Amino acid sequence: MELKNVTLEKKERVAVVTINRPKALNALNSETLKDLDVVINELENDKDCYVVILTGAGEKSFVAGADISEMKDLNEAQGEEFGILGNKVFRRLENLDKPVIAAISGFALGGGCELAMACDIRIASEKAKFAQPEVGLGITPGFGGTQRLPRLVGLGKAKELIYTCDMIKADEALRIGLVNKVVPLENLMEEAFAMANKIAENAPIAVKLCKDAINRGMQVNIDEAIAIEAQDFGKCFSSEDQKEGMNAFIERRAKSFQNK
Ligand code: DAK
Repeated sequence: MELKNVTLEKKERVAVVTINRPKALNALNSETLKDLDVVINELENDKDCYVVILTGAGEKSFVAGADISEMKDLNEAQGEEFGILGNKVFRRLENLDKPVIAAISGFALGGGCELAMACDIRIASEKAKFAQPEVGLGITPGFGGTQRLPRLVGLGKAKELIYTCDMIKADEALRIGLVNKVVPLENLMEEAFAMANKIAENAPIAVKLCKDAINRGMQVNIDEAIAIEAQDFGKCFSSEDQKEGMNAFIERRAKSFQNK
């Protein structure tokens, strides 16, 4: 399928997905969500890609939210359909079998902030701005904001941000734990690649299983979570990369992981 609003590039082990609708500050319309769904299919099947960077075209905006002009005339059924599509795509991204780093240049508002939160790690430029402005538009956050924001920044801060629609700058986002790192705008992609390449040096199956254990473990009690970790730990021992990593250590040589 031809992509209209999303591009996919690959640089060795790292794939870069760019939301490319700069005329609407990369707002998410259903066409863009469908493109993202297609790109996720491709990434799922790409055994040579170990890490994904998700970004927005241009310097002004990562994603300025769900597309308000498309949403404004939706009826109840269409609103539900739009929500189901968005949530499906966001969950697929969150559960993708490789880490996703959001590289956030500018606005990450509403669905844009929610998209960043569905990623594993967020790197923001000093110019980035974050908000959940939905209640000011007469709606609730619909792509997981009421659920992922409190999990990331705690209940009180999430409620404050969601009820007030306050827009916060990158330094505040870093302080409250919404982003992992803040860097100068001109270094954003370089920093994202540096982190992606560092992750890609490690055993991809082990990284994938860590993502699985963390994501699933955070949703259940500690006893179930430890059982999930034990299962994922066990799975490593059926991989060639576990043998390679440990043999390389014993033999004092460089390791060479094959994603097997
Ligand atoms: N949707 C559509 N177009 C947008 C947009 C958006 N979210 N944000 C910006 N644009 C468009 C503007 O309309 C403008 O288009 P033209 O007039 O040039 O054709 C162009 O991008 C440039 O924007 P501005 O002229 O406004 O640029 P400024 O620098 O003056 O302002 C801004 C930048 C980001 C502060 C401003 O554009 C802004 O406030 N944008 C809206 C931000 C916002 O409220 N985003 C949250 C959207 S609500 C659900 C699923 C999802 C959601 C809810 C429910 N269900 C489960 C059903 C999610 C909701 C949201 O994300």
